[in-house]
Amino acid sequence: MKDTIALYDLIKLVRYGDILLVRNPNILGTVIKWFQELQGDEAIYTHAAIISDSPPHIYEAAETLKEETLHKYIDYDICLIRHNLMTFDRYEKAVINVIRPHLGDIYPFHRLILHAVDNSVNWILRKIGVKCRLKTAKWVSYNMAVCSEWVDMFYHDIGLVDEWRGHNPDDIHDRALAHPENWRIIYEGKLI
Ligand SMILES: [Ca+2]
Ligand SMILES: [Ca+2]
Repeated sequence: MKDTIALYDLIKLVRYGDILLVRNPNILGTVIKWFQELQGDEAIYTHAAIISDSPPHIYEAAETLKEETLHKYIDYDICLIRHNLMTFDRYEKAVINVIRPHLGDIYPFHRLILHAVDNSVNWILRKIGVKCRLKTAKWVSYNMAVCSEWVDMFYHDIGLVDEWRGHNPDDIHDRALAHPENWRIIYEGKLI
């Protein structure tokens, strides 16, 4: 049976700077999941956010980059990921450099299309045995980012992630699984 956690308990568990991944079952989430899975592995999560230093608040890029609360994700499948080297100083620096100047920025929906084109073309390239990959989402950024790119821009600013462009929510999940020396999965299951 799937693990569940009450909001009250999750609030006690989270820490500033933690990454929250969310499985969004709506149409946009289903489409994002489908495109992510063209990379060849299962993609459970379709949205990403950062836990603030005053939980239940989070920072996320939805319609705009904004502050929200965890209440929004009651009844959703979530995954909470922590970097072993996150400190309050690092968290505060990234909030000042990456979050605060961009609060209210409009979500660049056109970049979702770039991600979708990349994943589709790369699926075909893989099928026909071509090794090179299209990375338009990586190089055409215009300094705008989708939800998971914001999260990795946050971590990039404090030196904990090398690159943020082109990263989708499942990349963040895959990375945590592949690098337990850096990342810890604190909780995975349903928020109730
Ligand atoms: Ca995956
Ligand atoms: Ca993947």
